[in-house]
Amino acid sequence: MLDRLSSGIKDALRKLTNAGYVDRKIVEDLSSDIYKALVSADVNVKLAQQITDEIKNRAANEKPPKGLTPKEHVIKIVYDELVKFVGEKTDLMLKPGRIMFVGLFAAGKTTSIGKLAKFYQKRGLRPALIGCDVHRPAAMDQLSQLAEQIHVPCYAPKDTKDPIEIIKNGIVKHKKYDIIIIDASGRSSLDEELAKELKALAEEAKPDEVLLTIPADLGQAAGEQAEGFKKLVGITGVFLTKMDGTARGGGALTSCAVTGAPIKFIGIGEKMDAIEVFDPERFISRLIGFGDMQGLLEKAKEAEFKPETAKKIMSGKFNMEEFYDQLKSMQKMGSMNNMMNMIPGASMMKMPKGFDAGQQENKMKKWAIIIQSMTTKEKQDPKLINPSRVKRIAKGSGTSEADVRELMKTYEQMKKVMKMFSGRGGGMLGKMMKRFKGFKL
Ligand SMILES: Nc1nc2c(ncn2[C@@H]2O[C@H](COP(=O)(O)OP(=O)(O)OP(=O)(O)O)[C@@H](O)[C@H]2O)c(=O)[nH]1
Ligand SMILES: [Mg+2]
Repeated sequence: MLDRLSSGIKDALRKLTNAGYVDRKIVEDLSSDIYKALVSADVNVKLAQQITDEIKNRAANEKPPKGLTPKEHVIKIVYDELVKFVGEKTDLMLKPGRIMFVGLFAAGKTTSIGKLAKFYQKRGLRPALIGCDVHRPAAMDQLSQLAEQIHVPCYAPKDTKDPIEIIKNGIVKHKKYDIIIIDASGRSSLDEELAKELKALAEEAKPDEVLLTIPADLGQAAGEQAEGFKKLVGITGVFLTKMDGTARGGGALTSCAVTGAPIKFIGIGEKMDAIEVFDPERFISRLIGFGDMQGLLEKAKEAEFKPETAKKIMSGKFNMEEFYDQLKSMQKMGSMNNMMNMIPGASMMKMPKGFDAGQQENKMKKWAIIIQSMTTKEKQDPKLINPSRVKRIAKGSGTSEADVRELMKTYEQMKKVMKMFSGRGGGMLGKMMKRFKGFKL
């Protein structure tokens, strides 16, 4: 995916790391190499100029933060600026709801629906499909076959040409399912007629998400298309398909981001598991492939570490919100187990089972939704959460009671572990805290 862009940026960064020291000439060369790489990936020339000007500007005027060498600092600037231009991280719908797919002919709607259904299936939510593409003769069969392949129920009747009637019946038929995904008709262009049909369909379906499917090989034209759909029918995000087969993906990505159409997923192949959640930070890290990007970001992150929260956590006195914030920052800094391993003797202590913050991303997302479904009182005093509240929270967050109980258990275990730590005296804790400059017990 985006091989040329990736190797262009990697080469540019390699030149920087091989240089003896960072000076103006090195930064100029770096910027011009990155400019060329961006333009070769179809990024708009003005935008490419803007990105590289900003890199030059910041490299010339900013002092490296504590802990970063001047070279590492420039690499972080390149990373930051690229992240900024591929969009913001958006929330995915990870709770029951309806998703409608829109897009032009052959954009990849039906295929992406299959991928997304499988994506939800893997996350414990039960999807069901409704076919509303009444125009293309084989569309209903294609959707049904796909559904069969991934073992998902599908309502795609061939005896009616009325999408509104299909939606009404389909929603009733699938009412026991968590996520209903709707395949709407495509067209060769977004004309009035298509807009009218999609609007009526959306009015009936009341989708929580409207995902526009755009093939990445459109390049910069993807942005115009996103804009058009946004204006005429409204979209909540973009599913950018066929990123695997084009060098123009840079143009598609940046032009969507510029029009304010957040990319939520990317398609990277024809198979049902060729789907990625679009996370700008992870995407750019991989694209620029700097060996220790993660380590570098962690170092920068440590400078932002808040000792007050850490102190609270370490004393074992923390509420659900603080617990979650802490989990998030630990996840950013690397896994809890890794941190523990840096303290002599600490590895002997057992962390709560399955608690490797580095691998907890999906669980963390689920937990975030669960915590959001708690009342303020419950967050501040989780002891209030009795079985009937567990039931309510599970329902409200679209998770299971077992999920809620697991979160509660991890929270309690974490409290115990932390109390044990502080109980063992400042020795162990002190050593750990030394890693965070300026923190005094
Ligand atoms: N390489 C690659 N091919 C894809 C991807 N997504 C979809 N395709 C292919 O693109 C073609 C069109 O996909 P469909 O899912 O039928 O597109 P559609 O938007 O539903 O098309 P219509 O229903 O005709 O409007 C198929 O051959 C898919 O296999 C992707 O991420 N990568
Ligand atoms: Mg289709």
